[in-house]
Formats: sequence, C-alpha cells, structure tokens
Amino acid sequence: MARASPAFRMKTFAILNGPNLDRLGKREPHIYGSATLADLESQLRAEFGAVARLEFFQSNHEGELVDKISALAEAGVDGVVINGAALTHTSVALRDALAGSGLRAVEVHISNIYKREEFRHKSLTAPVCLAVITGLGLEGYFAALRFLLKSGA
Ligand code: CA2
Repeated sequence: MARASPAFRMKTFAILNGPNLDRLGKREPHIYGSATLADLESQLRAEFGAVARLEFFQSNHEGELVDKISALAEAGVDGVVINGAALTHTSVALRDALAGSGLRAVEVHISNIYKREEFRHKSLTAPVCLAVITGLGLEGYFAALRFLLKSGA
C-alpha cells in the first residue's frame, strides 16, 4: 500500500540585522554596497518567498535583538540568519541569547571582517552559530538561507 506523504509544512526563517544596518545603501557603499535593507528584503522574498516564510527584523538596540531571539525561539522558527553588526564583536548578551535559544543560526557579514580592523576579527556569536559567512556581500544572506532550507529537520 502506498504510504501517505507527510503534510508539507512551510518553514519559517528570521533575518536579523543589528545596529546601523538600517543605513545600508545610504553610506559607505565602498564597504557595504549600494542596496538598501529594503532592497535586500524584496530580493530575498523574490528568491525564497514561494518556499519559506521570512520574517525581517532590524534594531539598533542590543536588548531588542535579545528579546527578538527569545520570541523567535518561543515561536519555534526553523532558523535564523543574523548579522549582529558591531554587536558581533562585543555582545555577550547576544551570544547568550543565541546559545540559550536552541535556534539554528547562521552568522552573516557583508564585508570580510578578517580583512578589516583587528577588533572585527573576533566574533562572540560565531561559536554559537552553525556557520559564518563573511565577505560575500548580500549574497551571504542568500547562501545562509539556502543552507538552512536544505539542512535541518
Ligand atoms: O560586514 C558586516 O556585515 C558587519 O557586520 C557590518 C557592521 C560592522 O560593525 C561589522 O564589523 C561587520 C557595521 C554595520 C554598519 O552598516 C552601515 C551600513 C551603511 C552605512 C553605515 C553603516
């Protein structure tokens, strides 16, 4: 007898961006390119909208990002793409939030943090993420989502 195929459940992923990334495309295009955060959102929706639910969140405030990670864990989302921006290099709170959430997370940096100032070479959040993508520009967000979609339960 043919086995019934399991019901299809669309996965949900959150794309989190930290301090100053709301300025994307408006300043420092030589480092971060000329696309805005809104451009990134519409490009990611165009690419993945048919196969995944995407939730976008940007904040300039550490506590808001911590609260968001906790809410996403409660909601049981399938994964998180996080560019913690400067908080990557400083925030024990963000690291603890990710570690305690049990969420599958991929860290993304638009620029190659290892080609930049030494203080950017250390990521406090990388050890609690599945992977880090750095220096691919906005393509890093696409690569992270592709990975999260293909892997996991
Ligand atoms: O390369 C990245 O994606 C970073 O996470 C960006 C952060 C930086 O602190 C990290 O070291 C690497 C900075 C984000 C600020 O973005 C701006 C974009 C346009 C104009 C001003 C800031």
